[in-house]
Amino acid sequence: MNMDVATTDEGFVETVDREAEAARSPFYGRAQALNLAPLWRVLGGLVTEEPKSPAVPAHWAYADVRPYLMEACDIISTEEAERRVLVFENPGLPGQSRITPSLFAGYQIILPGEVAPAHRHIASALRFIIEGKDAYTAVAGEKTMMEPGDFVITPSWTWHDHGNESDGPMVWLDGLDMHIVNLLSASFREGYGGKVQELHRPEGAALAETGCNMLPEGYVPPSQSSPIFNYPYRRTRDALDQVSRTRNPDPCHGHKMNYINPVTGGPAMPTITTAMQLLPKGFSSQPYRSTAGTIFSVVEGRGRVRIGDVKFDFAPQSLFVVPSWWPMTFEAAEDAILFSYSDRVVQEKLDFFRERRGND
Ligand code: GTQ
Repeated sequence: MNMDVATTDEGFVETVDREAEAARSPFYGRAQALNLAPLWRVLGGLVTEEPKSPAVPAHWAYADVRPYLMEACDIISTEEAERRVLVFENPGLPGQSRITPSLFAGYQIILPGEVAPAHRHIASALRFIIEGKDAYTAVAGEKTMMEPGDFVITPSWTWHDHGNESDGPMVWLDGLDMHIVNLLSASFREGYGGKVQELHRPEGAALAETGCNMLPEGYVPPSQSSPIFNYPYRRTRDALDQVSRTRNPDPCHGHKMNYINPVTGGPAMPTITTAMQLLPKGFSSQPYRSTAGTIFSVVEGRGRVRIGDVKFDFAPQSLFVVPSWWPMTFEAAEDAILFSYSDRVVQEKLDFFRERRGND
């Protein structure tokens, strides 16, 4: 037998008997004509022993990205673009608008006076505010003003438009689940038929009704998404501060708080897990890995993240991605605050999620 180590089209290595394969080749050709293919040539790559993400660790410093956002403003209006967004493409997944196989990340920039017109789609979105103030998003008939560090949700199939009423640019991180929607061929979208949607609830209504650990008697949730659609940074920051006084930091995560839907106690979004964590100054984490590829956006503080043997120094407004099953550690040179999102909630619902603490 003439055994060889070969790399198949799918990029995995296996032992192949070249002569036997050559003899089978006419069969493969005839089968292919009928759209039939032999599983034994691809099985190892289809059902891997461990997660093998095609994504790689990557980091973007805001000072590098911001000039491109400004240049985008010179070359296209929000009106023409519909959404003026620069997409973070994972270097392992070029040209696919993916930061991980399942998730989208982009920076949206909106200038004073501009409006991003109302539309709705099955894909859910999160906004995490990076720079600017006095810009709003309107979701399902209610407007909310946004500030840096705010976490804002656009639930599936809700009308949403964005506008900037300030005198400076507004930049936020868009996180969307459209790759999950598209995997299942379940996407719909439509325009509102008018630039801005009609508002029928006063600003702050959602937070007043559902954001104080109480729910109105007879409350019926409108969807599986949290009815709180803006989690203000002020409150989140305060919660982290308080918790850092009452609990010891987790050895892997520091002080990490997950955003929850107050109606269910579960994650704030049905398809995207979101969290904010405080790494105290001098904190050095234990290694951690999970099957949920995660995107981090730094709010405050400097430090270093190590992902496998790749190291990135992070600073405020840095963005980095940790792919599935890559071990990660943090070192915080200053008190650091990190927002993050992942597909963990989807994996948990499907019994896929796995995590491992420490070095094994
Ligand atoms: O603001 O509705 O980054 O529909 C990508 C698709 C933002 C949005 C994105 C979208 C939006």
